[in-house]
Amino acid sequence: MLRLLASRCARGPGARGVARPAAGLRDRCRAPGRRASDAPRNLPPSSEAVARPVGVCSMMRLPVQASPEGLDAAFVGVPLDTGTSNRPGARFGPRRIREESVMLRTINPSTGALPFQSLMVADLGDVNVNLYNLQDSCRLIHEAYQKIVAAGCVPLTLGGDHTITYPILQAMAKKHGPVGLLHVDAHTDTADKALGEKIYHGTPFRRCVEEKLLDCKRVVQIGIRGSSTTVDPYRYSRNQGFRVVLAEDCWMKSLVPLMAEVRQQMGGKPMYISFDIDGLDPAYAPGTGTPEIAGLTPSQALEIIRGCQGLNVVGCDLVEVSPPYDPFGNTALLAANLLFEMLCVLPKVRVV
Ligand SMILES: [Mn+2]
Repeated sequence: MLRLLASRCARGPGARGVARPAAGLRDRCRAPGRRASDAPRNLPPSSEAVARPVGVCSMMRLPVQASPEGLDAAFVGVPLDTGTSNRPGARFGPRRIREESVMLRTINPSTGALPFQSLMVADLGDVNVNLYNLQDSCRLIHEAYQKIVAAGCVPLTLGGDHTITYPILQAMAKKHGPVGLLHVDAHTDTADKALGEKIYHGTPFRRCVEEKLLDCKRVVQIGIRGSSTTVDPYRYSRNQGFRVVLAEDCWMKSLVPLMAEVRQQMGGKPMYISFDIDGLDPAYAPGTGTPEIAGLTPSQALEIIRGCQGLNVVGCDLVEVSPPYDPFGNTALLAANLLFEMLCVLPKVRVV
């Protein structure tokens, strides 16, 4: 049975039973650049041919492979939660997101994006983190991501708590120089330390500033809110030149105009998307480590990510999904969809 599914999930036009675009559509959807039009690409199996609960639990049931060689983009899990300050459980995020991703289909009719007709995509599995040592986990994540970006592969990360974005951005900046950052979150994650420790999920972006990994004039933080220990909790961010967009400035509004400004700010230079699921309201995303009331809506999340189409996105993450706090799986379902939307805005994705 495994072999049967493997063949149905296999890459290429010869894969029997896999719903592929009609020849005419495929011809119109040829990816630009190095790949020949008829070169085989991975394609998630359609539920018309392969029953949804069938298969190894990879992201979108894509093939799992160990090497990033030959990939344009890849889903990567980082199952770490020992940087979490409150509710634990984000170590289970990648698996739960993969599980819910069986609902995802291959085309984005809202935007016209055809990611799997444009890019070679796979699931690279998980980074083997050290649950008992955050410093060592950061080293392991940094090393893993250096290999991924060196291969020319754009990583789409399934977190994991927000600590992981620090070593990921180390790898990004090594390849691209300081990057712009679109950061959706309830919190700025720019604390200096807690309990005497400089590395946990509240500090990644201060560490990134200190190591000059960010192009601070192209950093935007959206969805920020919550009670604080000071009356001016966003001063550090603003002093670095970040644009801080509070959740209350997003309430009951379309974020399309905001994203037009963000696009101007990002320009054509490399930028990274870091999406903390707690940016959304806990009514939609209860399964997370540090929830705050009155957050963004899922449709605003779509406006934010779709607003990145055409930007030079070099990597993305979706972090802080803690499945034990959402037994129904809707937080992970939301995360899986947002990761698909991120895939759909990668630079080489054709839009029809
Ligand atoms: Mn965060």
